[in-house]
Order: sequence, then structure tokens, then C-alpha cells
Amino acid sequence: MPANLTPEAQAKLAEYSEAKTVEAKIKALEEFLKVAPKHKGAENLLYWARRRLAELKEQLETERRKKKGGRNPFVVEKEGAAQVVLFGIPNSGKSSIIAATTRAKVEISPRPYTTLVPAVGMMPYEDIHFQLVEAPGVAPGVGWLHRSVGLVRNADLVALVLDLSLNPIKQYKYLKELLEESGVVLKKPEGRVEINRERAGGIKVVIMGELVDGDVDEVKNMLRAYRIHSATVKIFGKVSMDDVEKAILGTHQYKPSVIILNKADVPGAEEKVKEFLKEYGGEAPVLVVSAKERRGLEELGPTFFKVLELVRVYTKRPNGPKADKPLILKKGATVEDVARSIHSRMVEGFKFAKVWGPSAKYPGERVGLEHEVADGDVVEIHYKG
Ligand SMILES: Nc1nc2c(ncn2[C@@H]2O[C@H](COP(=O)(O)OP(=O)(O)O)[C@@H](O)[C@H]2O)c(=O)[nH]1
Ligand SMILES: [Mg+2]
Repeated sequence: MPANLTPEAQAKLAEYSEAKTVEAKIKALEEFLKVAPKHKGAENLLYWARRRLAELKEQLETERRKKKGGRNPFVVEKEGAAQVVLFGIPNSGKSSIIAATTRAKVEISPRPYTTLVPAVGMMPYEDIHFQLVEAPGVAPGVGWLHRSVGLVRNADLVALVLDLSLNPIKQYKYLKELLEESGVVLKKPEGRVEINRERAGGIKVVIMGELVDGDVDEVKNMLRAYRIHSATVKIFGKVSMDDVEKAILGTHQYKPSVIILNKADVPGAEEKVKEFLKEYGGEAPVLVVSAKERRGLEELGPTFFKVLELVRVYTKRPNGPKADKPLILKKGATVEDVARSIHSRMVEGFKFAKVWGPSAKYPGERVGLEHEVADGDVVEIHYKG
């Protein structure tokens, strides 16, 4: 193994791989974590094991509740254009922000730990909605850390809600570390590793970018060490061998973020905002708000929209009006993505499309499947039905 595991730790890991039930897997992973080495070389594997353990526990909980005819409140199904999880220490004002920006009825209380089940609300922005989900407040030692982190992992975006009546720098450091320990990375990576496992054919490595500290053979060896014998590995941008290992284990996931500095109304807030911006201004968009006085909250929608790089496209039938509700796509999406999200037949029988709006050279431009769409486009697809 790349991590130089002791025979004892290797045995536990093998036990995990062979375990048939969720309970047995949990037991094996817990035992693995007890005997796993703590040195730097084993870091990725430790991240992976902790994360996998948290996921398995959540899975067990979901199954238990299902048996009783209920559902797991910690798995929030996505609705609207994107899901944004509000993450912060207790009392930072997460519930207040949801109350001020959505119609959801949420409990706001000066007592910490009021919200142990995620509160959910739909926040309108122009002609779309963002789903806001409140993660139960996190603090050292609370028992639901992995669940709050799990909510972040499944979200499209995390909004870190910091309390300006306390020390926002300390909170930011804590939240960031907590997420990183669980493999959620807030900093946009310089590169990306894609691993597609295949049934046969050996390991192919395609380097489109740059592998800074290794070569193709080292990548192949690392995959084999993790018992992957057939796969295509693609490397985009700047990537290290450590990144390759993280991709194999699936441990590290980049999550776009925004920082909300709440309680801007309290005395001394202005000074704290200045200090915070000096230290962390460049890491993510920073919004200064007061949920209590309902100030600054109008910036949430446009900021989420921008950070998520969303694109709204309105479809229309020939001679028909444009759709009221847009399709929500990501920057870089093409006419093919538009067609596919309506019906695969539109791609198979595609003839041409007409486009009006920002991406069109002139109104009603005729384009092909590969044409990149832009926010606000109106698209009419002609196809053999
Ligand atoms: N001064 C001030 N207090 C706030 C603000 N937002 C929330 N609070 C108060 O902070 C406490 C905790 O708020 P809550 O929304 O329940 O925090 P949560 O635990 O993060 O959901 C409550 O007493 C709120 O009234 C704000 O913008 N300014
Ligand atoms: Mg709350």
C-alpha cells in the first residue's frame, strides 16, 4: 500500500473490503482507525476512512428510519436552482437568515442548539429559487459534526455564517479546518484528476495538464497499489501525486463557498469586518449582513448565482412563446446539454437550433449542438421527432 500500513492495519482494511453488511463495514473501519498509522503518508487514507465511516453511519440511520416508515432529516433532497447549506457555529444567525429571506417558518432562539434538524427554505432570486438548508450549529465536541459536514458535502455551495459579535477570524479558521479534516476543500484546486474505472484494458494515463512530481509509471503503480488494474486517468491543470491519491480514494472534494459576516449591527462590527477582509478577503466572496435589521441580504442571490456559475436558458417551440421558467445549467453548457435536459430524442434527431440572446451573433442565429449557451438565451430546437 502507498501509505505503508502495518500488517494489522492492512488486515482491518481487508476486513472492511470483504464485509457484506453496513454494520460489519462500520465495525471494520472503526477498528482500522484505531490501529491506522498517524504519519503524514497515511493522511489521505485516514481522511478516506473517516469520511467513509460517517457516510456508512448515515446510511444505517436512513435505513433504520425507513423501516419505521420515516425518513432521515439529514438527507435533504435538492429543490430549485441550487442547494446552499448555511454552516456556522451555534447562534451565528443561520435560522435568522432563512427567516429573513424565505417563507419558511424557522425557530430563532438565543439558546444554542435549537436547530438540530436542518431547517429548509426557498429563497427567491429573479426568476429562480435557491434552496437554503441550515446545518445544525457546529462546535468542538458536539455529537452531530459529521452530519452537518455531510450536509455541506451534498450541497452545491456552502455559505459560512460568521458571528460578528464574536471573533469571525477564529470561526472561519475553525469551520475551514473542520471541513478540510473531512475532505471538503474550499480552495479551488489548480488541477483535476478524473479516474474512470473499466472492466479490462489496463491503465491508461492521459496528461492534458501537468503532473508536477511524478510520471505516468508512478501513476500506474499507485493505482495498482490500490488494486485498480483497469482505468483511464485524465489529468487536467496542475496536479501532484498526492492529488492522484486523493482522487483514487475519493477523499477530497472542492466545494464553492461564500462567507456571510452576520450581525453587522452590533457595536464594533465594522472594525472586525475590516480585520477579516485584510486576512481572508481574497478567499471567497464576503457579504456583510444583519439578519436582524434585514440589511445586505439582497446580495445573497446574485452572489450565489455568480459563484455557482449558473446559466439560465429559456426554451421555445417554433412560433411559440418562450418558456416562463428557465432551465438551469452550468457555465460551459452547450445546445446539446439543453436538448438532453429536455429529451434525449432531441439530441438523436437534432437538425439545428435557433438562438436569441447573449450568445447569439444576431437574433435567431442558427447553431449546432456544440454551440455554448449563455445566461438569458432563448433556444428553439428543431429535430426529427
Ligand atoms: N444583533 C443581531 N442579532 C442577531 C442577528 N441575527 C441573529 N441574531 C440573534 O442571534 C441569536 C441566534 O440566532 P439564530 O438565527 O437562532 O442562530 P442560529 O443558531 O445560527 O440559527 C438570536 O437571539 C437572534 O436574534 C443579527 O443580524 N444581529
Ligand atoms: Mg438555528
